[in-house]
Amino acid sequence: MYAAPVLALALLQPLLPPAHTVEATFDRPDGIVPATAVSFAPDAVPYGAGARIMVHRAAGHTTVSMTVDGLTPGHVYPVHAHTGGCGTVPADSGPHYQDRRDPVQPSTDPAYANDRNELRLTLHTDGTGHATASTTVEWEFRDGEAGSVVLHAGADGHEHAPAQRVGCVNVDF
Ligand SMILES: [Cu+2]
Repeated sequence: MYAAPVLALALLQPLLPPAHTVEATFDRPDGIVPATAVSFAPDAVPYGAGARIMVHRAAGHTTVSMTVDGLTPGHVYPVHAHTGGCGTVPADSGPHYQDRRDPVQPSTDPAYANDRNELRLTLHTDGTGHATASTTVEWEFRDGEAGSVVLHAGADGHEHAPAQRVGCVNVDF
């Protein structure tokens, strides 16, 4: 007699919006247990600062929202989805994830390196080090090809060049 409700639930499951949340505290990158969120520059991303990232995928588009607490007050952090997971050194997170992948990497061609083809956010922290930002792109991530969200130093936008990677959060997009 319990089969019917269970079956109904199973049928409903695929209709629920596929969303997930990562909540993590920034920690050192060389801990014995790899941290979900790491800081490479504790002056910009203090150990113990918090990040919450919500990923919501819907038919043909993806919304990513990010909230941080405990970062440097009054600071700007360009943020991107990168291909790799966070590692012990900043370069481990690899290049930017691109919907249409630039055959020339590192990608500097504005036809590929732009905010429609990459997932970009800008965090502007308030006087307490809190910030929130959200963006929607008109595509869904390919499974297993994006592994992290990387926080960069400096207000100089999202260009690839040498913008220092100050923090990284593992996100299974
Ligand atoms: Cu980046």
